[in-house]
Amino acid sequence: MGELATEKHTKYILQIEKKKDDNIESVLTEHLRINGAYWGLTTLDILGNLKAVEQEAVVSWVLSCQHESGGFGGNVGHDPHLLYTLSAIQILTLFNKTHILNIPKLTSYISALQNEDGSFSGDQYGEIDTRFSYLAICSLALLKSLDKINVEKAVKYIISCKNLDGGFGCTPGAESHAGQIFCCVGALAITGSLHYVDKDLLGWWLCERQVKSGGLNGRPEKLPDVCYSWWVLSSLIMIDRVGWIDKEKLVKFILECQDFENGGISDRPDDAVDVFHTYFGVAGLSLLEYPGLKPIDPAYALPVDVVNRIFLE
Ligand code: GRG
Ligand code: ZN
Repeated sequence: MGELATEKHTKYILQIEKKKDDNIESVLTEHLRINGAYWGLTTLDILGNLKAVEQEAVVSWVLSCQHESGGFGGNVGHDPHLLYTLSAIQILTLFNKTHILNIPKLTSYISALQNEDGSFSGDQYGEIDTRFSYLAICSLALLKSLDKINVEKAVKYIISCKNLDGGFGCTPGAESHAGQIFCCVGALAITGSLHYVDKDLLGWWLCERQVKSGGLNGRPEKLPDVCYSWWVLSSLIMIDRVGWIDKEKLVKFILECQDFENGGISDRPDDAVDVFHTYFGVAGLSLLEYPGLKPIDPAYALPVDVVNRIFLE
């Protein structure tokens, strides 16, 4: 097993930006560019290499993705959505630049997406999902504006998505899935509502996600995937049950998913790398206290020093 190829991964992330106009992958993911920027920049920060980025250019590009409604699109001229709005706020938070935002306009965009039952729509078209509850709550918390929504109702809606297995789904009655569990547990952690979680029951469901190879899957009978190192581990840490998985085997699985030649991490060994799995691999290793990495906060998905800068100031 090789070690974490920090320099290769740094180079891999820095070159994505340069190559962006001439490959099919970038055409297919153009609408997700701001999410990609958040994944890449947060990875660089955890690796200790955020300084290699031209901060001013990134900040002005992020601002140019803001729509007149106050929300952010995935790229310049794209429709706004909570998914891109949180990434924009996270990037500006990484660079300690949220003060340049028009906070009242941004927070009223987010709070207008809360529905009567406490749930959130992701955008003006109205689809409802607990992912959107997390996105709204995390965004507002980073802007210290949680008072702009009805937190009690938001929490009540999330609890209504809890299943008999202790997990959470995207809407009431929907199947438990590790990604949705991260969103629900994260939102409950941020709002100080973790007492609503059945920690032992959910802890068992989550630790059963570890398969023979050491990797984690997102629900029963599915293949392991590096991104669940984040969705599952962060949830286990938030409910204080991370000791229930074999950490060493998971570290080994993530390290086996590296491209040692060109950098980057894939979903499982020998697959093609991408920035999404590179972020979740490195962030997962950070949660596992892999040496040399900055610690990452399991609820805000930002480095702990960045989160402390906001809340301890
Ligand atoms: C700030 C980290 C961060 C996240 C923002 C959008 C969001 C909040 C969270 C998404 C949570 C989620 C639903 C993740 C799952 C992503 C994923 C790998 C889905 C694949 O689902 P399937 O059914 O795959 O295709 P499986 O693994 O079940 O076969
Ligand atoms: Zn994945």
